[in-house]
Amino acid sequence: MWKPDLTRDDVTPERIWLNRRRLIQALGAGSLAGALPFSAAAQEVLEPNTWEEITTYNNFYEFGTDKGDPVRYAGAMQTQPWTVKVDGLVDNPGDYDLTDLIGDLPTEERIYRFRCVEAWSMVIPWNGFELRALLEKVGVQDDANYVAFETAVLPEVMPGVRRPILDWPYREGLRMDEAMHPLTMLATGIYGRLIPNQNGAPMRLVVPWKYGFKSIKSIVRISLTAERPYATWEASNPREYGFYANVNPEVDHPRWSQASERVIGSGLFARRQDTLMFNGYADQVASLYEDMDLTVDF
Ligand SMILES: Nc1nc2c(c(=O)[nH]1)N[C@H]1C(S)=C(S)[C@@H](COP(=O)(O)O)O[C@H]1N2
Ligand SMILES: [Mo]
Repeated sequence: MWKPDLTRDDVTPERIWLNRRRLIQALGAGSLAGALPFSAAAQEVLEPNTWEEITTYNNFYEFGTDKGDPVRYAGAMQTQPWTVKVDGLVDNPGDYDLTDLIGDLPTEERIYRFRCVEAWSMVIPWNGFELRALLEKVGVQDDANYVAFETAVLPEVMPGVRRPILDWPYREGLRMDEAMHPLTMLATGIYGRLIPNQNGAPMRLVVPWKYGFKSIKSIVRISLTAERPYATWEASNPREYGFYANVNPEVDHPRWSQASERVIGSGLFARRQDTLMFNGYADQVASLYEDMDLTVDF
């Protein structure tokens, strides 16, 4: 259950958390896998990045473009109370208090690969729930084909939005089948703690098979639409950033290769690894794009 009032005392220390996970692995993925949902079974091999790495190397341009700007400035953002507008082709539109909107949705942990379009990657243990659960709660109407999201614009505390870095508010969108996919989640925590502001508190999207920029932070609006919605990075440079933004080692960014990625946390001699098709989630999501030319709809 999502609680807005978790404290540091509620937290599982990272080392205990990791040991517990290794124990589960040692017990044998084989015996457990059958009982677990597919995503949990697929998690077994991933070794998460540290809390420190995940929460100090961030992209959140509302607070500035430097990787250290979000942790430097985002602490000033007030995330309680938090209102989310739900509108468009939905049965129950409204301005919801976040706790009313998601307080009864059971949270779970998902350890996902996270691949930025800038060709770096991490592994992050998110806490949250499937986006699908929220959409079903508010009631998706038949003519809704897409879900659009918006981030807060708070000039008082966000140095970045006082400058035309991007066309604020930051906006993103998903096709309905992507939004309803069981891998797509809304995250409210990391390592069992409330998600820090620099990672998109109090609630951010996580779409693990897409480049990180699709995973929009600090959401204040969710709209159900018939037409494909505006997406900030696509609009800023459609030649470089597509609406789909599926991780694809075979389709390079015009200015750099997407075939491999720098592993954050691998130290001075930064390890690179091959980038996986759909970021390693091809078995679960490739069928969504069967009829598409991925070099055109990138
Ligand atoms: N509102 C908003 N959401 C955003 C961004 C941003 O600048 N503003 N950056 C995106 C990019 S490019 C990435 S890689 C991820 C980074 O998430 P993290 O800092 O939690 O790793 O957030 C995405 N969501
Ligand atoms: Mo990114």
